[in-house]
Formats: sequence, C-alpha cells, structure tokens
Amino acid sequence: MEMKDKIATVFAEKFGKPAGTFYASAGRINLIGEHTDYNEGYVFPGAIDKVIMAEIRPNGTDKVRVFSIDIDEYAEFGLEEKDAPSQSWARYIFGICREIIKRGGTVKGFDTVFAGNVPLGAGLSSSAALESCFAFGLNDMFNDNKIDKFELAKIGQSTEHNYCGVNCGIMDQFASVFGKKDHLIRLDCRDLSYEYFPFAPKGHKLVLIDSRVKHELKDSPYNKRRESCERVAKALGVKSLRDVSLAELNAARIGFSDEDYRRAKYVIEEKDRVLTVCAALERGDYDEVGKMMYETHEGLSKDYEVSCEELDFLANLAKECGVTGSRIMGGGFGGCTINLVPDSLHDGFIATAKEKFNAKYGHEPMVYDVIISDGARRLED
Ligand code: GAF
Repeated sequence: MEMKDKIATVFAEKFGKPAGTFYASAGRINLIGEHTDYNEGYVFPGAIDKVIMAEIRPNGTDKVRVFSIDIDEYAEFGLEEKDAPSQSWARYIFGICREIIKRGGTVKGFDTVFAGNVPLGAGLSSSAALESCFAFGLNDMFNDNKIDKFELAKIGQSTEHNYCGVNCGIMDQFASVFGKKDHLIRLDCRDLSYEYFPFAPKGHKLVLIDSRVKHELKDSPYNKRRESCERVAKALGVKSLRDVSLAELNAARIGFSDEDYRRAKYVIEEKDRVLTVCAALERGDYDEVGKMMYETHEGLSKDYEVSCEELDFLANLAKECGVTGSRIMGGGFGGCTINLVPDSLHDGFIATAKEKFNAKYGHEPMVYDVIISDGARRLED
C-alpha cells in the first residue's frame, strides 16, 4: 500500500472521519560541506525523494494526539512547557509546537498519524524531515502560512537544541524546507543567503551506501566537536571559524589543544572545498568534485574523527573501484557514504561493495540511488 493510503487508513481507524490534510517533508543529502554549518561556513545539500508524511486534523481540544505507524506507538500531550512527552520521537513534534508558540504563533490541539521512508540513523536527516513536516503543516493549518520558510527551518533547529539534546547547525532543516527538485542548495550559514544549483551530473550517479552502523547524534560526541570549534574561535578572538584562515590558525596555536587544532583545521579546509566544488560543478569538472569529496573524507576521518572503521572501509573501497568521489555524509559516527559514481562503474561498484562489506562485517550495506526532490509541502488530493 502506498504511504499516503496507509496513513489515511490508520488515521480513520484511530481518529475517525473526516480526513485531515496531508503534509510531507524530505530527508537530505549533502554533496560537500560537513560540520561547517555551526561554524557559519557553507554547505551544499539537497532534499531527496525519501520523506516523512503526516495527516493532520484540528481536534477542537488543547491536546495533541499522535500515532507513529513506523514505531507503532501512540502519544498524547498538552501544549504547555510542562506537558513534554516522555517518548523521544514525540518530543520532536512537541518541540515544533512549543517553538511556534514561543515565537507568537498559534498551535491548537490536533490529531495526527505519520510515517516515513527516510532510513533512521543513516545520516539522511530523518529528524529534520519530521520537524519540517510538522513545522510546515502547523504553519499552514493554524497560522495562514505567516511564518516564513527561514523561520520554519529555525523552528526545527531550535527543537533539536531545546527538546532533543543536539546542538546542531541549520543545514538539515534548511534543506528539508527549501529543497527543490533537481537542485542542490549552496547555503551560506552565516546569513542564510542561498543559491540553487541545477544538479544532473552527466555520466554519473549519486549513490548512498549505508553501513547500517547506527548513530545517535545526542549520545555521540557531535556536541563536543562543536565545543572544540567554539573554543578555537574564542581563543582567536573571532565569532566563528568562518573568520579564520589556515595561515591564521597556524600562526596562533595558544589557548587550545592539538586536538582542537585538528578539528579547526578540518573546518577551515572544508569551508573552502564547498566553494571549489560549486565552481567545479558549474564547469562540469566531476574529477575535481570527486577529489574534494575524498579530501573531505580524509579530514573527517583523521582530523575531525567522526568516521568509523566501516565507513573508512567503504570510502577506500570506492577509491579502489575507481569511483570519482566518496566520503562519509552527515554528522558521522555511522550512517552512509555518498558516492559520485561513473555510470559505467555503477552496477559493478555496488556489487563489489555489497560482497566485500558482507565478507568483512557479516552484513550487506543498504544501497540507495539518490533523486534530488522537493522539500516541505502540502499534498493536494
Ligand atoms: C548533522 C547536523 F544536524 C547538521 O547541522 C550538520 O552539522 C551535520 O550533522 C554535519 O555537517 O546532520
């Protein structure tokens, strides 16, 4: 059964008729620019064709009643700060309601059923998809769409900070809200200026190889990485690492550890790589794009230390197979590699990756072809 039909059936079972309104928002990939967002650098993400979808209907009370099809659990909560639900998945929706209300917006009681096909813990931002779906839906349903899209992304980000324990940047929620079919978004995380880049690499496909090593950013050292960057910026007397060149970092090695130095070095190099990749993409220079991807992987693995054995194995294997570019994607500590694969190598690379990964780790990785798609939206009948 299609996702929308399944949601409609379960919604009718749980909450009766009439039907509600359907909304969806997307997971994301990021071609390059990892861990640069909270350093006010550039990122280069796009929304994908994997979504979280929800049916929502006001219920005339001050309670939210929500059923998650994938988790097979029900939650119910009020809309005041003291009403936070205990289930971690429901806190995302509670957080979105609270962040809208804190900004002077309106949220009233509603019934909702949701489901999705964004793989969990794969680095594809299933949480941003969930946040953006409800931020968009509740803005449409209770606020006449008066909250602009920038604020919708910030509402998702604040939900992570205030209700989910992840001190994330803005990239995931921005991509999920602003995603546009067949386009990547070069976003300047300092002022949120952005540009869409058409993305249809000739003779290549983007492939995600999911190691199925699960990560939870909340319990991973993600927040610690951010603290390292902030310590270095503070020691150098600047607002963020965006304002620091490699020469400046190398010239001032006082006030932070060698470990912090390596974290900062990676971020400074990465912010330049994003611009190099955007320019290379415009000239159709995929070899340069791929070279930068491998450099990012090396930096994330050795200097930023957010990779893991399985992901290093996959990126190395990609190189051995002649894949144009490969690197760990997202926050790290598990999840996927993103691979820019020549069409001629596509099937062979996937077969080899499955076979060799399985031989070493005892399970096959999941493989997803990436289709760049639209972000948050209302689904018409
Ligand atoms: C996670 C975060 F949520 C993003 O803000 C970003 O920092 C990313 O990791 C790393 O680039 O997805």
